Amino acid sequence: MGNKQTIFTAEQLDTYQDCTFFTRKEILRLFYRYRDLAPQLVPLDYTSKPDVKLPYELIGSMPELKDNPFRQRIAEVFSEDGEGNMTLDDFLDMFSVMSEMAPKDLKAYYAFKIYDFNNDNYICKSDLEKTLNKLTRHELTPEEVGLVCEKVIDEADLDNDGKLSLDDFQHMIIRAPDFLSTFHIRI
Ligand SMILES: [Ca+2]
Ligand SMILES: [Ca+2]
Repeated sequence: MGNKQTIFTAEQLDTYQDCTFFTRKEILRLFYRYRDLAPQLVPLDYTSKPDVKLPYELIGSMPELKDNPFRQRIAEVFSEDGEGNMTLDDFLDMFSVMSEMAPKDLKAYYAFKIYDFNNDNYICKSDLEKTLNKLTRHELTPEEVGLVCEKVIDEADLDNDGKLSLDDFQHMIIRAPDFLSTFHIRI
């Protein structure tokens, strides 16, 4: 009421509210963040659903992501094109899942996808090595990484197939919440 904005229709804003953990105000604030990345590309009128995508280079340079060792994977997983180039919808989804309002199991679901570097729906030893190297910012020796990987798989691999399914991973998160630590953003 009295809040005149013509960027979105009322229906669009309702949909965004339903599909994210954000209020109208937060959605609009994030829209302006998105637009500020490339004002020449992003129109101020989204009522006719413009076909706009911002390149990964712009997304990954945002202060919320630029120091995150998983920024590229995060952008890839949330982008419809799988390459990190983001529509406004992709962008809102990403911020929503990474917000403090998102439940842990939803974060765990996306963390699993992010750590599954080769997108085969399992976290195998090499996925886990990459993950640990990034989580520890390459402070562990390869031997140490190898040992931690073995231990993690040993403890979390409930069906003994040598790799972690989403199910295995969700059990692991309960005991090792550090694996979700890079998935929090304050907006
Ligand atoms: Ca994998
Ligand atoms: Ca398993």
